[in-house]
Amino acid sequence: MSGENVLVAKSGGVTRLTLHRPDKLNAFTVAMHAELRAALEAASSDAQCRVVVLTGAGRAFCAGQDLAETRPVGDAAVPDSGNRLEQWYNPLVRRIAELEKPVICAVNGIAAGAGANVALACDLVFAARSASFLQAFARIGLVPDAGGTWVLPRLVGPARARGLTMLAEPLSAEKAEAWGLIWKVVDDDKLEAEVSAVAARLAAAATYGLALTKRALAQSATNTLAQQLDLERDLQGLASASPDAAEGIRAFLEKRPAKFTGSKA
Ligand code: LHQ
Repeated sequence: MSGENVLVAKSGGVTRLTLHRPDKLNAFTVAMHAELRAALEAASSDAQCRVVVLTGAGRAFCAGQDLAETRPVGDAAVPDSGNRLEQWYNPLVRRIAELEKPVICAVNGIAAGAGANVALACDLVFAARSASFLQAFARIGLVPDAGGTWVLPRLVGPARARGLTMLAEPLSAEKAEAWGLIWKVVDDDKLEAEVSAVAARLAAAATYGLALTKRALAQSATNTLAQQLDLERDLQGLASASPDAAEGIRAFLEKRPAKFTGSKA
């Protein structure tokens, strides 16, 4: 169900979540976090939902934490941000990473601070050509969060991760694609159609196999090759026991398109 801060639209196996505080560039408040959490939980348990699309309303994707909500009072320090991460951002990033369905991010405009890193937590990131990514934290004396210090060196390497976080300059969508930070840059007026087409394709895919693929890639970050080979053995055992794997192989041999249900068993 749509809320004031997160719009939810379900169609053809795709759940589209739109961050909706356009006047404040969709900056995160506790209320927006709560709605997004509920929407992701609902998408997770909805068997009809086979792919999630996350995007923003208006000219931005998301400007990160709403700084009016963390305003220091008088001469006091900033209210404890660690708690906010513990309660809201960290569970959000884990939820996206652990969701057993693909999550596409359609970065329709600037993605700044935690907004950039929530986008990068998604499985496939598409960005409008006019969009940009800004690790804004250094501008306000904070540390990159929402998984930024984990994902950036892995995606673009340590030298670029240091430049992005310490200089806090916007990175264009085109450079983000060239650097391997995101999957694809798309002309602004084509973003919605392209993301919808990819989402429709994934909504008809073997969802369980994709969930296991997501798990294998995530675990590769800390596994040795030997551990990863063992994991692939185990996950392939699970995938091949699913009806979709049987259908995929049957369809290939019968020279027809596969009809996947997305189910585990
Ligand atoms: C905003 C914001 C915003 C409130 C635009 N807050 N209003 C986690 C845990 C706990 C504590 C702290 O942080 C975190 C994680 C983080 O995300 S920290 C990083 C927070 N984000 C930023 O530092 C980015 C702040 N925003 C900007 O630098 C600019 O707005 C960017 C570069 C994103 C866009 O610039 P412009 O296109 O020039 O837009 P604008 O600045 O004019 O913004 C439009 C409106 O949105 C404006 O409101 P107003 O009422 O004056 O029209 C801004 O105040 C508001 N807004 N970001 N994060």
